Amino acid sequence: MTADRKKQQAAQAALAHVREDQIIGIGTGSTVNHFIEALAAQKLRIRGAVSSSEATTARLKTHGIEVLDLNSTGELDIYVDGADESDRQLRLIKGGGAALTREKIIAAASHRFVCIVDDSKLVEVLGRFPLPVEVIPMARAHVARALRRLGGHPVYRESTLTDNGNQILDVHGLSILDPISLEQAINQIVGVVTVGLFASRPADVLIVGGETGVVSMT
Ligand code: ABF
Repeated sequence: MTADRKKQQAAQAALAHVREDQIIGIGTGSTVNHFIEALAAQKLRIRGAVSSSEATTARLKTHGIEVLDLNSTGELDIYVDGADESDRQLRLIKGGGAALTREKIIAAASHRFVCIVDDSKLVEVLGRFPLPVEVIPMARAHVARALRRLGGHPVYRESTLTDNGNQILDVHGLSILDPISLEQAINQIVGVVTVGLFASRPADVLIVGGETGVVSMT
């Protein structure tokens, strides 16, 4: 079974967590795109969505799903998003799609974070996927030096600006045995906007599409 089919199965399974008339947070990436298509196909009449990127906003609008401002919705019942890696405690690496800041904001404002992935994303220890860090452009070199002192090898993601006008460093060579401590340490570096470690606030449910179907982990 292809990775894309596994993503589609995980996305379809996430619909079970969504109720009509809810306002739902929606992430970014190809797995989330399958979720949006499934949501539209099922004609589930949700009240609206809070979007984590311009790309997701555009896709939602093509299906006539109202995009709402988090400042006017209050806390959300549910947030559905993908990830680049997840360990078995549902701590995540995210940001491959450069939407990590708005994703992390919506996850923090949501009661239930349902993460949808294909089984290639499941790892024992986070860090094989280079850890994205969103930085203020003028601070990029300063943050890179601090990340090297933490044992990483930061690489500037050329020709990428986030929806917030910031740049991204992808940190290679980390074996993240204590995700919460590393998240806190990187958050302390002046110039860092967001680190793509979702460990202090992990997913609440992980839906994994695999060869034999879908598995949900909590
Ligand atoms: C998004 O989902 C990003 O944080 C992450 O990079 C992406 C995973 O991409 P895909 O679903 O295309 O594998 O939330």
